[in-house]
Formats: sequence, structure tokens, C-alpha cells
Amino acid sequence: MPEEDQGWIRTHCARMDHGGCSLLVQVENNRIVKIKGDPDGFLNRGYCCAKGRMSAEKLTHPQRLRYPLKRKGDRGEGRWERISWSEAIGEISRQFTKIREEEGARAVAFCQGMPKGLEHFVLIRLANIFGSPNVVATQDVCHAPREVSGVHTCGFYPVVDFHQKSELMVLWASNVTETNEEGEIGALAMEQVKNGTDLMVVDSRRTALARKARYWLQPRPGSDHALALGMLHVILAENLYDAGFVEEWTHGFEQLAAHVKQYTPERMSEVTWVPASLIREAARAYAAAHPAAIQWGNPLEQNTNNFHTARAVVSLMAVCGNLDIPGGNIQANEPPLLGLGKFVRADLIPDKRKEMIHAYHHTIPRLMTVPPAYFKKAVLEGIPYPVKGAYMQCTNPLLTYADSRKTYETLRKLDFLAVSDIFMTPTAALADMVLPAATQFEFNDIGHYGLGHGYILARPKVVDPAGECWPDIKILNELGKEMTPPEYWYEDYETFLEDVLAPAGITYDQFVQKGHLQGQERYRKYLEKGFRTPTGKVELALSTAEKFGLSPLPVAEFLHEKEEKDFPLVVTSAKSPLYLHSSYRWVDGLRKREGGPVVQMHPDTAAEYGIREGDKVEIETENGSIVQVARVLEEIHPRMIYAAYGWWFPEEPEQGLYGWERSNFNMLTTTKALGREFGTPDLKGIPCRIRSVPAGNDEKEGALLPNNEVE
Ligand SMILES: Nc1nc2c(c(=O)[nH]1)N[C@H]1C(S)=C(S)[C@@H](COP(=O)(O)OP(=O)(O)OC[C@H]3O[C@@H](n4cnc5c(=O)[nH]c(N)nc54)[C@H](O)[C@@H]3O)O[C@H]1N2
Ligand SMILES: Nc1nc2c(c(=O)[nH]1)N[C@H]1C(S)=C(S)[C@@H](COP(=O)(O)OP(=O)(O)OC[C@H]3O[C@@H](n4cnc5c(=O)[nH]c(N)nc54)[C@H](O)[C@@H]3O)O[C@H]1N2
Ligand code: SF4
Ligand SMILES: [Mo]
Repeated sequence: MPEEDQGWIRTHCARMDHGGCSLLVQVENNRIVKIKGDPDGFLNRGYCCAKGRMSAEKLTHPQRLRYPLKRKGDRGEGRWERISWSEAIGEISRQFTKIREEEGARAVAFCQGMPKGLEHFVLIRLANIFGSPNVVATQDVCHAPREVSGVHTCGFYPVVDFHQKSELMVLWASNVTETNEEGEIGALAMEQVKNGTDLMVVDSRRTALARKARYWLQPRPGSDHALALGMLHVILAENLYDAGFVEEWTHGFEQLAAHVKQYTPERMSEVTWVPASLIREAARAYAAAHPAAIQWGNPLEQNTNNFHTARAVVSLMAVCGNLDIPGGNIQANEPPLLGLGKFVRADLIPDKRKEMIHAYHHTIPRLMTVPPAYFKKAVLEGIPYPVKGAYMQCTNPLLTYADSRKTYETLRKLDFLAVSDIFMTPTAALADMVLPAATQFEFNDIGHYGLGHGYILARPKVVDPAGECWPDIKILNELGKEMTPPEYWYEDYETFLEDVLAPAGITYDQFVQKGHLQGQERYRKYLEKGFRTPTGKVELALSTAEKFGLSPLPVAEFLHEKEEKDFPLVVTSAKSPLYLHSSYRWVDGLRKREGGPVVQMHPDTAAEYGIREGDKVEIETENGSIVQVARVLEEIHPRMIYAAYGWWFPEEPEQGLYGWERSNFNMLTTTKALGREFGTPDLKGIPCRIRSVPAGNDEKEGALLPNNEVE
């Protein structure tokens, strides 16, 4: 550590996005006084964003949850009784054990939001040991579609290689400088661009990155599968592919070539709104550059077509010879760590694949977490069997699951709901028991384990937890001892950290000294043993399609008839640079910078609907309507609007569940149509209409901009 940084503790940022920046944290009297980026950071080289700098504010917030709470009145009434940890653990254990006795272990679901650290895997372990196959997660809209489609196609999850120079970098539905998706911190990408790497951005709005790019494609949200297929058409029709690689290492090339003939740029242009000439230009540029890397982002997963999109994008990487080469899309090599299966004790639940709720709905093999839409169906309709109890950690489903009204009904219908969070949320307010979690900076954790990017990060504790807060790992360890055979659990939960690191031959303390652990840099692993698919090749046509009832080739279906006159616009969203999903609206430093839910639209759109900057706007889809505040700007396509996602109002009364309905994007979404492979609903690209809500005539009353300091 440089001399001027003496007295600072080094750790890695977490829980403000996917985490990853190495931070230097200054502590006085068990309180964090300053946070800054670590110039030696492996992923960030000194960078630290506003969320990172303000992340300590959450630890000391006066309204933070500090003690276990048990509900006194009706659900959502806001009346709680403070109880001890032993009472809380005992009561949860009794409730879940009762459900298991009456309905079977599978009637208890274990729900996780965006994974934040080891707690995700300890939760799966608890479910497995308890005997429930049902771990519910938001993976249907995050990570699984890319990862599982990748594994089916080429035997691994092809991630971008920002650590080696690429000739062309494609940021496809990825706003990586603001979201730091999966730790792919934009700083590394930008360094390449500065050093001459060409940039192509495929983004439905003109982001700061799009402005820097040589090529910018602006697809209609939800049409990326059609765009990728149009690009494949050009590359195959014009013989621009890597013939050597295709010949030796792909399966089904002829089938794919014949199949994509129908997807001409002209046809795809009608669907994607991207000019045919630009589809051609982009395809040619991607094929000509070597190596070329695609950072493929999360919106590609957030619609019912996600399997086809992911398959088509991996096919592009493959036919252009960009798989597992430096500066391309690689199979990251993990350091030697405890395998995930061992960690979660998968051996104890051999029938999980058959028993989990979504097996009934014939989702793709390898999807191991229950899509929320099917969890809700089980609770509400008993399909395929009833679910009566749920444990939720690190998640706020009332805001983050599609179709919030149904989520509300689901939470109300559960016989027993326990929620672990750091703050009272609309979801926690509906629980029977609320547990106060310790969070980032308050306990020892390991970051990025199981994420598939080839490294893990040390997140040592720097201050003691507030009040009686416990780390989730500890809560789960104690619950495990109480409601499952105690021999699977530890005296001290930190033993889990040592277990993960043992195969690498280091202790947690040694790991903290190192800061991170990285796998070896090795490329073209397929040369030794082939690709890990049934044919040993990249399966452009899936050899297992029939067996699993999947489409062998990526298909572009585009059925947006509803767009017509009733719902003439398309609504989508992007992550806010200042918040994580629905989290942290209560952190004052962040709230001052983005005070309320803002819907962005083009000046022409605003003019057409008589809307001015700052007006309240009602956004309506077939499923529901919400109100947000208009911001007018050129960056948005005139036929699209960008609504804010994740908004609730922590300053409002708990009894009204903090105004959870008023501006919540997921009031607009539905789970009526789901992608067959992952059970994914459409979150992006939804037909909608808008109108200005006249001042003083507002049926959805309530302040939208309490601090009124929109930046
Ligand atoms: N319409 C729409 N819906 C979406 C998305 C979208 O783009 N549009 N995005 C989807 C995606 S990509 C994802 S990953 C999901 C995310 O879904 P969620 O993970 O449910 O999202 P958050 O709102 O961040 O909820 C996290 C909760 O964890 C709490 N928390 C923070 N730190 C800790 C901790 O250490 N311990 C505990 N126990 N709790 C903690 C926070 O206070 C917060 O209430 O949402 C999905 N839903
Ligand atoms: N600040 C912040 N960082 C985050 C998060 C957060 O909530 N806030 N969430 C974390 C999580 S869990 C995830 S999954 C990642 C997601 O991070 P990203 O993958 O970057 O996802 P988004 O920000 O949702 O969208 C990326 C870009 O896609 C564009 N876009 C929207 N719809 C479409 C579409 O249909 N097609 C195309 N081509 N472009 C579209 C948006 O304009 C946006 O610029 O971020 C992580 N990091
Ligand atoms: S970019 Fe992400 S990891 Fe880095 S400081 Fe900001 S929130 Fe933390
Ligand atoms: Mo996500």
C-alpha cells in the first residue's frame, strides 16, 4: 500500500452493483469516514463511483433495521415487536418445520435476489439440506439466459475479455461504465478505447458510450434476436466467417446458413428499426475485426426471446472465430476453489431436477433456480403443488418481480414469510418476521465466487455490524443448526470462507493480504479436449434439441401487433447509475442526486402528447399504469420511452407500503406470456401509451419528487 494510504483498510466494493472496485476505506472509532478507489485495483485502477463513495451511509442510517422484528398486527399494518435472535431463529424453524411436516419440504421456498456474496450459496445449501428443491431467484431475467444458453451452445459461458486488447469491442445492451455488470468495470473497457480499440454500441438509447462509438445501432427494445440473426445472415451470405474454425469446430453450420437466409437485413430492419445498411455495416465490421469482443448485457435476457438472442449472439462469436481467444469472448479459468456443487451439498438432494417447481413447466435443463413467475403460480394456484412458506434474503420482490400486483397477492397468501434485509422495504413490511442483516463492510465475505469470470475478490470486514445485525451467512448457519441436522453446519460461520479457499491452499487472512485470486490465463482450451458439448463442437444447431424440446436454431419471432393504435409507444428501462434496482432510495446522498422516478422521452414525443419537462406523466400498458415525471431529451428514440425502474418512497408510511404501486415499473409488466426456456417475462420493449396528468387533477396523488433535485 502506498505510504499516503497508511491507516486505510483495503477491501472490495459490493452490494451497490455487482461490485468489484478495490476500495481504500478510512475508519475512525469503528465508523467509516472516507472511501476512495484503490489505484492498484485489479479491475478499477483507482476508479470509484458515487454509489461506492456513499456506501457507508447505509450502515449508520437512523432507520436501518437493527433488531429482529415479529409482526404484531395484520400483515402490512406496520406493528412490530422486537424479539431476540434466539426467538427469531426458533420461530422460523418451527414454522418451516411445520410446513415440511404437513406439505413436504418443497412447500418452503428459499428466495434470493441479485446474489451479493457467499450468502447466495449458503442459502442454496440450506434449501438442499432442508430438502426443498425450490430456490427462487431472479436469474430468469439475469445471468441464466446468457450462461445456460452459452453452456448448451459451446460448453461454457462466453464472457468478454477486457484484460487483453481487442480490435473491436461491441457493447451490446450493456451500459458497462454505469452498471459494472458482473464486475466488468467500465474503466478497463475505456482504457482499451483510449488505446485505439474500435467501439460498437448496440443500445436503444444514445448513451455516453454510444456517443463515443464508431458504430451505434439503436434497436427497438426486445428485438435484439432479430438484429443478431440479420448480422448472421450478412456474415454467412458474404462469406465473411472464419472458415477454418467453422470447418473444424462447429456443428450444424450448413443448417444455420440455410436457416438465416430468410433473415435479410431489409426484413430485420422492419422489426428492429435499425437501417438495413447499418446492419450490414455492423456485421462486416464485426467479422473483419480480430479479435473482437462482445460485452453482452442484461436487457438481452429480459424478454421472452432471450434464448434465441443468446444463441444467435454466441453463434456470431463462434463463426467469426472469437471464442476463447485473447481479446475475444472467453471461458474464464477459475482459480482452484471448492466446487459449487460441493459447497451447496447438491449430493443431498438427488431428485432436485425433477422436483423443482419449474421442471413441471419444461424449462431448459441446467436452469436450477425457480423463475419467480412459476413460484407465484405455485403459491397462488398450487401448480404444480402448493408452496406455503418462504424465506427471502437480499431481495425486494414487490418491486423487482414482473407483475407487482400478483407478487402482492403471493406475499399475502403465504402462510409464513421471513425476510432478511437491512431496511424496512415494501416486501419486508408484508412479512411475519424481519431479520436485520449486517452488510458490506461489516463482515468477512468473498466476492464473485461462482460468477464465472475467473477471479474472486476479498471483502474483509472493516467495522462492526450496527445494533444486533448479523451477516446473512451467520443467520443461515444458525437456522441450519436449528431446522436441519446440525452436523452440516459450523460452530463459526466463517469456516465457510476457509472451505472455499482450502483447495487454493490459502487461509482467509492470506487471501485478504493478496486481495484477489485469479485463474490462470489460458486460451483455446478446446484444442485439447474439444468443446464440452455432446458433439465436442460449438453447436450452431443444438444436437440435444429434440431431447429437450428446444428449437435447434435461433429463431426470430416478432409479434408486436399490439403496438398499433392503442399502445403506440414502446417502454423500456435501464439501470440507474445511482441506485441498485429498488435499493437505497433511502440513502440521502444518493436521493439528493436523483430525487424521483423520471420517464425520459424525445422532444417530438413530448410535443405530440402535450407534455413538458417536469410534468407528471401516466404510463399505461395492457397490464397497468404508473406515474413518473417527464424529462425531455434527444437521446431517446421518438417511438420509445425510458421509464425509471425500482421506485418506492421510504419516506412515506409503512402502512401504505411506502407507495409501492405509484411509480413501480413492474406494475406495467405481466407474466401472462413467458419464454419457454427460462420462464422469463417481457421487461423490456413493452407497448404502452402516455398522457400528461394535469396538476391538481391527479388520481394518483403523492409526491414524486420529494427532494426535487433531479440532475
Ligand atoms: N422491470 C424490471 N424488473 C427487473 C429488472 C429490470 O431491469 N426491469 N432487473 C432484474 C434484475 S437484472 C435483477 S438482478 C433483479 C434484482 O432484484 P432484487 O435483488 O430483488 O433487487 P433489489 O431491489 O436490489 O433488492 C435487494 C434488497 O436487498 C437488500 N440488501 C442489501 N444488502 C443486503 C444484505 O447484505 N443482506 C440482506 N439480507 N439484504 C440486503 C436491499 O436493501 C434490498 O431491499 O430485478 C430484476 N427485475
Ligand atoms: N448502477 C447500477 N448498476 C447495476 C445495477 C443497478 O441496478 N444499478 N444492477 C446490476 C445488475 S443485477 C445487472 S443485471 C446489471 C445490468 O447492467 P446492464 O447489462 O448494463 O443493463 P441495463 O443498464 O439494464 O441496460 C444496458 C443498456 O441497454 C439499453 N437497453 C435497454 N433495453 C434494450 C434492448 O432491448 N436492447 C438493447 N440493445 N439495448 C437496450 C439501455 O439503454 C442501457 O443503456 O447491472 C448491475 N449493475
Ligand atoms: S462501480 Fe460498482 S463496484 Fe465500483 S465503486 Fe461503483 S458501485 Fe462500487
Ligand atoms: Mo441482474
